[in-house]
Amino acid sequence: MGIRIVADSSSDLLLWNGVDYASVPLRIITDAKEYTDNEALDVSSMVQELLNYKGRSSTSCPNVADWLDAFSGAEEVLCFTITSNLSGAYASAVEAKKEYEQANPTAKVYVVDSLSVGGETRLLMEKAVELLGEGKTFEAICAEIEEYKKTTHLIFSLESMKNLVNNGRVDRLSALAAGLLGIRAVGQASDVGTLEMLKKARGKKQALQTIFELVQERGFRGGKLRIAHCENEETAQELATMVQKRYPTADIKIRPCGGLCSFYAERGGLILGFEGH
Ligand code: X90
Repeated sequence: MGIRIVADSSSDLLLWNGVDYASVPLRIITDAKEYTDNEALDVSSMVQELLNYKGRSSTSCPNVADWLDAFSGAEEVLCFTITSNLSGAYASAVEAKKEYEQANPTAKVYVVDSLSVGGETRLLMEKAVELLGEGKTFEAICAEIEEYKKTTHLIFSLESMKNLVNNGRVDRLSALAAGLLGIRAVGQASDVGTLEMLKKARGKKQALQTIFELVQERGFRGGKLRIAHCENEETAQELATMVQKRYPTADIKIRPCGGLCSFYAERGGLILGFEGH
C-alpha cells in the first residue's frame, strides 16, 4: 500500500488528482454561522458575508477525531499542518498520530509542522509526492522534507489585518499600518512559524516591488513559486508576469485562497510560498 498525504485546509488544496490525499477542514465561526473549509464552501460568498458582518468571528482547527478520520485505512501517512505557533492543528495531529499508531501497530504517521501556511505548505506536499514518485522510503521522504523546509519561505501582503488582530495571531501594534487606506502590510512567516511584519507599502506598485525584492533576498532564483490570492487574481497575475520576466524558467502557479486563508488574509491579500535558500 502507498503513502497517504494528509493536510489541513490551510494548504488551500482540497483535492489532488492521482494522489491518495485527504484534506482536513478548519472552521470559520461567527455568532450567526459556521463555515467548514471544504469543497462545499463558497469562499467568495463567505468573504462577502464576513465583510458585511459586524459581530465576532474566529476559527477552529481540526480535532483528534478529524485527523483520525483522514488517517483511517492508511498504513503510512505524511501529515502536513499549519504552523504550530498560530494554531492547535499540529498538536491535535500529533495526538492523533499517537492514537492511530497505538491502534494500528504496523502503521506509521509522520506529522510535518509547516511553520507556515498556504503555498509554502503546498511546496512541502509537492516535494513529498515527487519523492514518492522516485520510490523513496517513508523515512527518507520524512528526512528530505525537513531539509527542504529549511529552503522554502512565505511572504505575504495584506490590505487588512483585522481578523488576525482580533484573533490574537499578531499584535495590534505591528498590524497598525494595514487597514489604513492604500497601505499594504508586507511580512513573512518567521523561522519559528510566527507572523513577522517587514515593510509597509503604499499602493499596489510599491507592494509588488517590495514583495519581489524580499522573495529574491530569500534566495529565489527561478524555482517554484505558489501564489494564493484572496479575490485578487489580477494582482497575483501581475506579480507572476513580473517574476517570469526576470526568471523565464520559474515554475509559477496561482490559485485562490481557501476559506481559512481567505478569512485571515482578507480581500486583496496575497500569500506567496517559494523556493529559496
Ligand atoms: O487554529 C486555528 O483556528 C487557525 C489559526 C490560523 C492563524 C493564522 C493564519 C494565517 C493565514 C495570513 C497571512 C500569512 C501569515 C503567515 C504566518 C506564518 C494567512
